[in-house]
Parts: sequence; structure tokens; C-alpha cells
Amino acid sequence: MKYLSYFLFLLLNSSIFAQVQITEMTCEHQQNPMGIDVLNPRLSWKLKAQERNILQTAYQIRVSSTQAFEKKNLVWDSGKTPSGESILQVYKGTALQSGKMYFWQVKVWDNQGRDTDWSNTASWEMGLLSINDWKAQWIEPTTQALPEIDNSKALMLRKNFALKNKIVSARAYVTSHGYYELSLNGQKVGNEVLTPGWTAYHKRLQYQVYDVTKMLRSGANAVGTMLGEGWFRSNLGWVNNKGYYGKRLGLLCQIYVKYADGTEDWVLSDGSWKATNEGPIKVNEIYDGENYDATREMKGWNEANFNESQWTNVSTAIFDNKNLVASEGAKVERIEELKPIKIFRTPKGLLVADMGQNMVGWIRLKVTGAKGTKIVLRHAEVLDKFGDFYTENLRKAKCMLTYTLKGEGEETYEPRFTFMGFRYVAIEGMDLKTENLTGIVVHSKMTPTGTFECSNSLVNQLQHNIQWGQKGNFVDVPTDCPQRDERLGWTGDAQAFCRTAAYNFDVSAFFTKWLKDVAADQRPDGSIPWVVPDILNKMDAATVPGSAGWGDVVVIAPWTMYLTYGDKQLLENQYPSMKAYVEFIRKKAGDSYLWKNGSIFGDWLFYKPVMDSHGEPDGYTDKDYISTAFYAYSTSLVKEAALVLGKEEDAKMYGEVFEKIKKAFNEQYVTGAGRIASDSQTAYVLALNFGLLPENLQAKAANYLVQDIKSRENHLSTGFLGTPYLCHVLTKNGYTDVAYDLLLQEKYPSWLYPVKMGATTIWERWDGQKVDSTFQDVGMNSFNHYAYGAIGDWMYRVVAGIEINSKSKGYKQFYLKPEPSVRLNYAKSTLNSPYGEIASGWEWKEDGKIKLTMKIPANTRATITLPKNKNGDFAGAKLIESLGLQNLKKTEKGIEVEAGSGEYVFEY
Ligand code: RAM
Repeated sequence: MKYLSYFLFLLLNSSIFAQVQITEMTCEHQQNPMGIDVLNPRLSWKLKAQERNILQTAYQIRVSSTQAFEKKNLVWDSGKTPSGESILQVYKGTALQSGKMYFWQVKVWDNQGRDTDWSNTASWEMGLLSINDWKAQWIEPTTQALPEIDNSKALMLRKNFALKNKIVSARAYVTSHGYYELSLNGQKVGNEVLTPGWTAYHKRLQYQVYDVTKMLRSGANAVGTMLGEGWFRSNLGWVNNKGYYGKRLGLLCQIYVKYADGTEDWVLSDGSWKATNEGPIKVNEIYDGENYDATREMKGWNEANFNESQWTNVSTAIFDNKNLVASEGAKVERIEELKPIKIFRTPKGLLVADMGQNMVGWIRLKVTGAKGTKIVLRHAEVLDKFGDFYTENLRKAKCMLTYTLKGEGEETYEPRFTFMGFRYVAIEGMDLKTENLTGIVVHSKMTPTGTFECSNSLVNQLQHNIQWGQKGNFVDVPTDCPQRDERLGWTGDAQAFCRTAAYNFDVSAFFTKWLKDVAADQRPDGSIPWVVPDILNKMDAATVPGSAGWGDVVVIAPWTMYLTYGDKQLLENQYPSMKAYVEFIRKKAGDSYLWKNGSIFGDWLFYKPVMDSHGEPDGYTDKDYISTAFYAYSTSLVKEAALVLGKEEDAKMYGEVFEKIKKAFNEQYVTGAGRIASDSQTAYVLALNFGLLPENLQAKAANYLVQDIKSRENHLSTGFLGTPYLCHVLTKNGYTDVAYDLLLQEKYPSWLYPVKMGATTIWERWDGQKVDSTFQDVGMNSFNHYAYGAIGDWMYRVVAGIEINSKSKGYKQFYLKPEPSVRLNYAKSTLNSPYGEIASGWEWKEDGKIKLTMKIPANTRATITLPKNKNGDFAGAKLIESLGLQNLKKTEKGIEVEAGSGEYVFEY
């Protein structure tokens, strides 16, 4: 404890709650706990306490089938359970029943010997647990009304029904082939859009559950549904994939009604429904947009007294429904609204609105005019160097909305079955004022968890851009981009970004869902398709199945989710697919332990200004090198996963495989001087980050990396695979200052170059738009592509210093070890972890002093590393208040101390 006397510890907050509070109770990872189809869901809660050093020592959970927790209604009482765990505790009561609602409470005991009262009541509702619970029939249009495959009119379906009694509760269970929008008695049901989302449809099709109690009445009712092409039938990818999942749209819908007298009713999709495709949506395609003719609207079509005599019959179809799963990802909703910041005419004369942000979703149009007037809205991410509307980078995607007025006063229109990525909207057919347009931002509803801010406004804009890149590309699946004829679940992009994603937002539900699709679309040989859901017609299987750094998402993402959210069950569920992938590579590599021909994309979009003298582009990393490096990395992570899951034999075996790969890798690629045969930044980064070099060569290799960066005047040259780890490798090897040089570099290639060019999202390419405002390669140049946003996690983990302790899980124990730079005046970050809010910030004060402000949530502990002040010491510090701190010791980076929960301020 000898250093204690050097410190000044201030107790920040002396107003103390006498009690620990329980907040944010959740079931599984669901933010909307409805329709859970997990037999034993898991329950989590957070503790709040203003005192320091609070740990939970025991909990008791009780679950009841009614809101009153009377003994006879309890389906589970855990009893007092000695445990420090407050996340993901498995329900262990009597078997839960299909469609039933359950209520739960928890109380906890803490290390001060106190217990809380029972918490507030939270609830969840079970989905349909058995195929037999589906009583409805799939309905499809009969041939005359069928939108043929080259016809993308929306289909409308309807049915009148009568309810006889007072309704106490009602639920709608719905899914479709194609997108659906369900309405009851004239009102859209629920807030979700683009339902039923996108999954590996043949194996997994999500259904949604809605509480529709208030939308129904005793007496006459009507249900109406519009079906659009959606991911099921739209033309997908750039490879002419129209109708990839099936030729016919279809609906499966059942509404369950419970009456006050205890009786019940069902409203089911069946052969008695009526259909038409003569409604207002004349064209709908995900990439192309929508053509909506309001003169074709059928007033009251989804209400009870509508005359449906012009509508045709439907046919019923049989599917085995084995692929139905309750929707468990974050729900896609309208999240926020933007107004244009400017309306102007381009040099070519187009009338354009600037939304001020490259956003994803669509426009709500408000317009008044004569019947039959046609208005066309086109979308673009950028303007060209003349200030004209630029759409070449959308490739074949039309991204166009056409609206024909019905001429009945003010008309409001929003598309239903398409979305676009855009900042600029060009409008034809009307005059334009700000009030005519509203940008509707649409994405998976993930709770924001992370903030980062520092004294450099360009870096703050970068953080903004990273978060908007995530918003725009997390739309039920992690897409690479939201604008061109692609928008696919590119596995490499998701792999590169998932760690950053998990700082910015709670992505636990989002990845739990998508990783099941990854496993579902895994090929029998263990390879992972380039995109998931897999729609490239096995183009990849015919060339290089997987591609190193892409297929590895199957290992890297579950491991990251496990670390972040402490979800061991997710790891357990994904483990077979993780292992199968490594086994796939192992078979290819055989006894050589080198994976040859395993990569098609290499270090995708690395920066190549010129060809070097060998005719290889400067910055290039050998593809076989990349493949073997990722083979080693995934093997090491499967070993880690096996250790966590108690699979000791596997752990031992993969540990040995890793060592063999490492040996072969060194023999093949590394010289005795630590030079790597493929002499690029990414080559050094991968070898160092994946622990592939012998200890005595690590410093040398890191030095070569730094030399390369310096020789480029502090520029990076890395692509999708090297970039996420670049700054981490520099930090781990003592070059955080060089990492800051890269972060703060304003000339391309760099993270701040696009910011200086006015970017509001992350670009696909380092130099997507040149200094002279001309564009790169029109074929593939997205301005909303999150992969390079993977620098975000370095900002959280190193600049602010919030870092997982991989021996614990879900931040039960973590590190606070900021590495400040004199190039910034301050930096601060917060992270709402599964246990509650973590905060870490620093600022330089007068005379070279530093001030650190930190927050550790109840029921966790952190190891704090205090960095040196500007003068390189800890001078002037003395201990005032140390409650909650223990085990002070000096390390190379600074002073290390163990801290219990609470808020701390340090200044020296
Ligand atoms: C393009 C995109 C995507 C990338 C693939 C390899 O389609 O840039 O992000 O993962 O190529």
C-alpha cells in the first residue's frame, strides 16, 4: 500500500441511498418480451446503489401466472439463491405454456447484509411453442389475382369477422412470404415495419406477436393485410435473383381472442379471405422503391362494412411450418424523424432537399394538389463535384418513389415495402417546402449503450458517423450498405464491426438472431457463405467458399457477444457451427497447417495508391497469409470457447492445432528478424493481434509496422481485415502515440478525411470521394458502409479505457485503463453494460495535472490503471478517501488499483 500516500482520492457523491435498487428487468435479450419461444427463458436485472463497493450475494426470483404473486399461482420460486449473478438466470419452474403471459419479481441480498423488497413486476409472454398451435392456413392469391413474378404490385387480403362478447385480451400471430403490413379495423397493427424481417427463410421464418386487445370490438370487425415483395421475392443482389425464396407471396395469420366470460375465439387466415392486387401499390421492390397511385386506394378496405364483391378468392397452401420461429431480434421500427436542412436547385436544375444526414429509411411526403398529379422522389447519398445529384453508385437500384395524388386535400404518403440510404432527395412534380418532407429513420431498435466524446470535434463527428453507419446497416440483418443493389449480410463486415457495435448499442438480441441464421446457412462442409442470409446462388461455393476473415464471423461474433453480454448459452448454441467452420479449414489445410486458396477478398479495399516495383499494389497482403492467420485465430477462439463451456478435450486439441498452425506460419512467412514475407501493415497487424509471433520477434515486428506507418507520413494502408486491429496492436506494443497519429490524421487514407469532406456516415472506401470531389470507381462506392467504423472500439477501449476482462464475462469484472494523449484536452465515455452504467473520462488540468472521473456499476468490480500525468508522474497526489479501493500497485503503464462499485475522481 506504499503508493497510497501519493494519491488524492475524492469521494464524488456523499448522498447515499440506504437501499440497493433493482432496475431494468429483462427476459432473454428481448426489449419487447412478447412471443418468446425459448422453453426456459433467462432473466436479468440491474442493481443501482450510490454507495461504493456493493455486490449482490444472493437473489430470489418468483414467477407467477397472474399479476398477484399468490402461492397457488407461482410457477417458480427460486428461493434464496446464493449467487452474485444478476444477468441471464435461467427460469427453472414448471413448464411454460404456449401463448401465456408470466409475471416476475426479484429481490436481492447484498454484501452489506441487507436485502431489498420485491422489485417491481415485469412480465413476458410465451410465443407458440408447437407447430400444432398454428391453426391458421397459409393463403396465397389464386392465379388470376396472383402478382406474377415479373409483376410487383402489392397484394391486399381481407376478411370480415364478428366477435360476440366483451374482449379481455387478443393477440395476433403473423408471418408472411414477402413483407406484410397487418391492419385491424382500419389501423395498422404494431410499430414494426418491414416485417417479418429477413432470415434464412427456408430454415427460419420469424413470426410476430401483437397485443391487439384494444383494436378489436364486440360486433363487426375486419382484418386487412398488404403483402409486398420483401426479401422473399424482390430482386436481390446484383445477380438477378427475383423470387429467390419463392414465387408466391403468402400470409399466415391467426388472432386469438379471450372473452370476459372465459370463452375464446380464433380468427384465422383460410380460404374464406378475399384478395386483390388492384390497390394503390403498383410497384414495390426493395431496391427500386414504390409506385403508389392514390387514385386506386380502396377506401375502407380494411374496415368491416367494405364491399368486397370485386375481390377474388384466395387459395390455401400447405407448408410444414417447421421453420417458424418467434421473432427474437431487435424489432425494426421508425426510430426518429429528420427535417430537411436546405432546399435548393442543382446546377442541372433539379429541385433537391438536403436531409443533413446520410440516413436510412424513407420520406414521408405531405402534399396537396390536383387528382392525377404525379410526384417522383429520387434518392442520393452525395452530390457530385458540380453539386449535381449523384446516383451512379446505386448501380441498378432505382431508389425511387412515385406518388399519384388522389386530389382530396392534404395527402400524406410513406412507402411500406422498401427502404433507401440517402441524404438528398430530388423531387419532381411539385414545389417544395420543408414541411412537405420528413425523413423517417428506420432500423433495428437497439438500446443505445455507448457514448464517446473528446475535445476534437472531428473525432466526435467520426463517432457520430460510426453510430449512424450502424443505425443504417442494422436492419434485422447486418447489411454492408443500405443504398445500392446489394444491402446484404456480408459476413466480413459484421465480423470486423461487431465489437464496436456492441459498445454503441445493445446488439445482444440482434446478433442472437443473426448468428442463428449464420449457423442455419452454414454449408454441410462447414463453410460459411459470403452473405447471410445466403442469396448469392452459391456463387461463393463455386469459387472460394467462405473467404478468410468473412467466414470467421461464425467464430468471432459469438465470442464477442459472449464477452460483452456474458451469454454462455449463446456460445453453447453456436459452438457446433464454430467448430464445424474450423474443421472445414482444417480439412483444407491438412498436415501443412497452412490454409491455401482460402481467401478471395484478401484485405478488402486496403489502400493502394501505386503499384510497387514487384508489380503488386503497395499495401497488399498475401491472401494465403491472411487465410492461415485467420485459421489460427478462429482456432484459438474455439479453444477459448471450449474452455468456457467445459469441453476440455476440444480445448486441448484446438490448443495443439493452434500451436501447429503457428509453427507452420512462422516457417512459411516470418524471417528471423521479425520481417514478414508479405510486408504490409495488415500482415504485421494480424500476426501481432492473433498472437502468432514468438515473443522475441514481437517488438521487432511492431517496429516494422510503425516504420511503415511513418514512411507513409502517419498513414494507414489497411483494408477491412487489418483496420479493426491496427490501433490495438499499436497500443499493445507501446505505440499508442502512433495510434493517435492515425486517428487524428486528416489527409487520406484516414478516418478523419471523410469527416473533413463532410461525411455523416462511414464510407466504404478510404477515398470514396477525392479531394477534388470526383468519385472512385462508380461500381462499388458506398457512402454508408460501417466496416471502417471498427476504429470505434479502440476509442472506447483505449482512449476512454473501458475494457472487458475476458476472464470474467459481461463486464462483471472489467478494466478502466485510459491512455490519454496530449493531442486531446479531454475524452470521456460511458457504457451501459449488462450490469449498469460504466463511465470513464480524463482531462488535462493546469500544471500538467490530470483528472480522471470513473463510475463502476453495482455488482461489478474494476481494475483501474491510472495513467501518468503530463509531467510523467503522479506528483502532488495524496489519499483523501479510498473507500472501495484495494491492492494498489505500480505497473509500467501507471498505478493499478482494484475498485468496487461507485463513483471515483482522481486528480494529480
Ligand atoms: C462488397 C462490399 C462488402 C464486402 C464485399 C466483399 O460487396 O464492399 O462490404 O464485404 O464486397
